[in-house]
This record gives sequence, structure tokens and C-alpha cells, in this order.
Amino acid sequence: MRTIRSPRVVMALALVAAACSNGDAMTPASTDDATFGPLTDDGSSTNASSISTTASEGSGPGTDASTGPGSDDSDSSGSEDDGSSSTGPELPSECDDGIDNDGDGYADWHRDLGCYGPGDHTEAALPRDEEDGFTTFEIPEGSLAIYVSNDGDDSNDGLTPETAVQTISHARDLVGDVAHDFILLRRGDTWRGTNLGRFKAGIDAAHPLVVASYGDSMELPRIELEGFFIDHNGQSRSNVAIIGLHFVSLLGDPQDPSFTGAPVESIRYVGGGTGLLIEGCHFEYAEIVLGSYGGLEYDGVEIRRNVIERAYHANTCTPGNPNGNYDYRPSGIYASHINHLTIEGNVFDHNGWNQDQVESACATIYNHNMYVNGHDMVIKDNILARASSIHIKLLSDAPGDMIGTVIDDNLFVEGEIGVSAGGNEDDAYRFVDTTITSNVMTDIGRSMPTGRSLAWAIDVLDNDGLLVADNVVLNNRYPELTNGFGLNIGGGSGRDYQIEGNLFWRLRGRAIRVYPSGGHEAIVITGNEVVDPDLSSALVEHRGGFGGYTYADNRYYSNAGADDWFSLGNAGTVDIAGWRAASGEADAQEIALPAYEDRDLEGYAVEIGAGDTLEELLAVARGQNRLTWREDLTAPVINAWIREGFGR
Ligand SMILES: [Ca+2]
Ligand SMILES: [Ca+2]
Ligand SMILES: [Ca+2]
Repeated sequence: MRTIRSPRVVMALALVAAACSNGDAMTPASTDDATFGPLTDDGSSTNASSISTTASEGSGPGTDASTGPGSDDSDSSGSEDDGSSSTGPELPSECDDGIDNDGDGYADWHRDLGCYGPGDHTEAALPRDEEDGFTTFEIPEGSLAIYVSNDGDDSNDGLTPETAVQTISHARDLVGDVAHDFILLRRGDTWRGTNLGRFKAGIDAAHPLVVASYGDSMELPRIELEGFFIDHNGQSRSNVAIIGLHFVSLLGDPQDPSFTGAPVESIRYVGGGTGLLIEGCHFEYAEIVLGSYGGLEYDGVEIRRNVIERAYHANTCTPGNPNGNYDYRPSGIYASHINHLTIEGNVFDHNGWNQDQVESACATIYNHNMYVNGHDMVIKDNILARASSIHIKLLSDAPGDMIGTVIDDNLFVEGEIGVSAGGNEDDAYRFVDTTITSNVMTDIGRSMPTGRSLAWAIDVLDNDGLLVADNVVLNNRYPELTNGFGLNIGGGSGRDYQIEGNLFWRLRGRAIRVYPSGGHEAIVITGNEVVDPDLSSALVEHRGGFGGYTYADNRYYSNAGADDWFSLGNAGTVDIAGWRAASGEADAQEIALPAYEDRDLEGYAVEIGAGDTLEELLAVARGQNRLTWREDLTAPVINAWIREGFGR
């Protein structure tokens, strides 16, 4: 197709696509991303061309309870279920009772890595689904555990808290390579200007090299970065778990003497590897970058239950240009050609911009909460707040460059675009078998970060196999947001879409927007509820023929005049009878305004005693960590509460 189009036609089409449907269509391919490629490289080529479609199972370090000595019968994992689920009195937590219950020499959450925190009912390291979702560890005989504290001394052996070493770099030298060893940092302590370099490797996914914490403080170890913490720098490193650390990039901290406004990556996994886990950490000011490189490939990376906030770069503002400065494009996470990447249960807040702290760090169209590419990616249970532009930007610049992406049960608020599965290029079928299910989106666009009038929830172009189901897309309440939709279907290609069971509620302009194309086939839009209680919006805007489209059994209500419920583009607006005639949706239902409770995040803040604003709720959510874990600050629990208000 490319060869028969003149470049000028391609450019014209790209510009039309940009104007019509894609907020960052001018973003070029990632292959020239300045942040990518080893530091020793000249930066000229960063493309990782090797893509494997081989499915590799078991990417999680997870659980190695069987390898630990704590297999004696003092483990009461059977009884803890009784305590948590019966109507009887709660049993005391094994992890907060002053006793070494499993006899491994480590007592409670202070020391025993089988405890994710004081609330854990067992000192044993059990599978995640028996540990409230956390990864826990035993320290087997034969493994080294090196303790590191501010009071330590590098002439010590590091083998006990009393004989801790002082520096992280010395601990790195003491642990083995390809070893199931542990570096344990004392909680409440701070290290400045340290890093692990390229670091080392663990044995396998169940026996990783672990960097975690110990001690009586509830404060995560604070690591103040003046560069990266780990930089694979083109090499292969596998089976490493980074657990429960707080990273602050001093280069991005306006209060610090090292401030430059130009933070480099906190974690820079550019190279290859498998079995990499980052869990329960807090990242401030610096991006996490993952990129298969130089014939190497990452397969099996998990980024779970972290707080990732305010990754940014100064001088992103371009006066008079809301697109911003293309030279600096930090996002919370950037990932290129990562297979089996799981991004789960994190809080992403305010990534890509930091203008309230650094005046020149504007939101731009290039910077996002995450900007990701790979096969078999899972993005679930995340809170995604206040992105510079897009919350989840999927990147695919060639047919099939993303396959099998799952986006499930995430919570989205503000930013200006929720999910973008399109953009950049216009090749056919770039996204294969994507599912976008059970997400809640509210007030997308409200703060107008880039100053644009966008409020786009789900934008899909050039997909081959797509399920958009059971999402709840709410609230476009700010009158300046004139360019909004809940779902947009566009692009020159698209087949086998099932759009089903979604609720679109109070969206300005139109809830569903379709730009049909001759390249669209087998697109089914059925069983959705499309309601505007008070903005007088159109419900569906279908700007062309209905070939390739099936509308069925959707329910509609708008407070707009009856003749304005549906738009047929240049053919004007019609009422529901006109819509039935035009679309063929004979069973289109006109419903009364449903008596829902109309819940939102401000209401949720009140519900859990976290003030009554989004800002207050997010401040509490950013305090989430494994020692003080709160289920009521997780996306699935918040989403369930909102859904309940809307009868689902
Ligand atoms: Ca105990
Ligand atoms: Ca123990
Ligand atoms: Ca446990």
C-alpha cells in the first residue's frame, strides 16, 4: 500500500487523520526516541527489530515458599483464612505478634520477608493469591542476605542488622551474580547519589536476586538519585526483584541543590532479560524506561503496585504551541518491544508534566502516563490520574506490532485521552486482539492540561479484533471541553470489533463517534447504554455509510431535543426513528432517564473520609504502600463503588 501512494498523498492523509481523530498523530515512531538505546550508543539508532511471538509463561518471581526453611508445621496458613472470613474474632496477624512463627530466625514484618506488612497473617511466603496479591520471599539457607543501613560500615560483613554495611554499591559487590541473594535496606534511612550500575542477575523467576527492605520504620528506604538506579545499558539481566523502595530523582526535585530540571530515567532496562519485577516502590520525577535492544529481548516484566508520579522534564513548554517541545518526551513508563509486560495495581499520577513545581514543565501532546509497545501486555487495576495527555498510549507503527493487549479494570481521571489504540501511523491492522474491559473513566480532560479542548476516552483506529466491553465512561462536565467522545472508531482499517455492555454517561458533544471507512468490517455495537442527563449532547455521531457496521439493542436517552439525539454527519441530525431507519438498528430503545446515583471520585473521597476533592483523594492514594496497604485505594474497589451507583 505504501508504494502506490505518493508521499504527498500519504502526508495529506496523515494530516487529515491528525485533524480528525488523533491528538498526537504528529508523534513520530518511537525508533528515534532520544531516551532509548545504550548510553554508549551515538543515539542514531534505537530500534529493536527482533520480535518474538513465542509465548513464555510464568514471568513472575512470585513465590518460593518451597525453597525456604520455613516449611515446618508452625506455619498456620490454614487457620488464617478462618480468621479473616468467619464471623468469629479476627486472629492476630502472625506478622505482628512478636513471635518467629515459622522458626526461620526472622520475626514479623520487621525482618521476615514472608510478611508483606503488619497485616499479613502468615510469616510463610505463600503464592500471591494467598498474600493479598503481594510477592513475598523466604531467605533459604545458602542465600546471602546483606543488610545495609546509614549506621553501617562497609568493613562489616553485612550479614546481620548489627553488622550492616553502609553503601548500596558495596552490598552490590557482596551479593552473587546469578544468585538468589538479598540486599536489604533499612527502612527510614536515606541514600544519596547511589546506583547499582548494570547490576546482576538472579537464578530464575522463582529465585531472583532481591533488593528489598527491613527494620522497624514504616518509611520505605529513600534512594535519592542523581542518575539512574539500574541501567542495563544494552546488556541482558534477568530475575531481579526490586521491592518496596522510594526513589526520588534529585535532578527533578526543585528543593534540592542537585536540581537541574532534567531527570534521567530511574530504572533503565534497555537490553534484554526475563523475570524482572518492580513491586511496591514509589517513583518521583523520573521515568521508567524498558526497551528490547541490540538483538536482545525482554520477556516477562512485572511492574506492580507502585506509585509513579511526576516524571517530567523542564522546558517542555513551547510558547504559542500547545503541542510542546518534541525534544523532551518523558512519560511515567515508556516501553518498546517488551513481551509479557504486566503493569498492574499501580498509581500513576501527573506524569509527563510538573508545571506547578517547575514553570517550564508544561503538559504536552507527547507525554503520557504510559507509552507502551509489546506483545501480550496486561494493564490492569491501575489508578491513572492527571496525565499530561494520554493515560495509556499504545504504540504500534506496523501491522501486528501490538498483539494481545489487555486493559482491564483501570480507573482513569483527567488527563485528556484515556486509551489510544491508534495514532502515529496509518498502516492497517496495527493493533491485534486488544481487549478494553471493565474500566471506569471520569472527567477526562477536565483540567485541560495542554490547554486543548479534548476529552477523549477511548480512541481506536486500525484494530484487528477488538473487544470494548463493560466500561463505564462518565462525565465531561467542563463546558470548554468541546471536542469530546466516549468512544471513537476511525482509521482506514478495522475489523471484528465487539462494542458491548458499556455505559456512556454525560459526555459532551457525542458519546460514540464513528468515522466509517471502506476498510471497516464486522463492527458490532450492541447492548450499550448511552445517556446524557443534562448536557444536551448527541448520543451517536456516525459520519457516513453503515456498511460493515451492526448496531443492535442499545438503549438511549438524552435531554437534548428529540431531533438532536443522533448525528449523521453532513446528513444532519435525526431522532430515534430516523436513526432506526438510517442505521438499521430496528431495536434501538428510547429509555427514560435512569435513576442512578451518579457517583464520581469526589463522592468517593467523601465516602472514605479523604476530603471531598480529587486532589485530596489522590494525595491519599499516592501514600499507598505495602506496609499500610488499603484495599479501598485500589482501582477495582473504587471502580466497583462507582459501578454500583450506576446499577452495574
Ligand atoms: Ca510473627
Ligand atoms: Ca519467621
Ligand atoms: Ca506471608
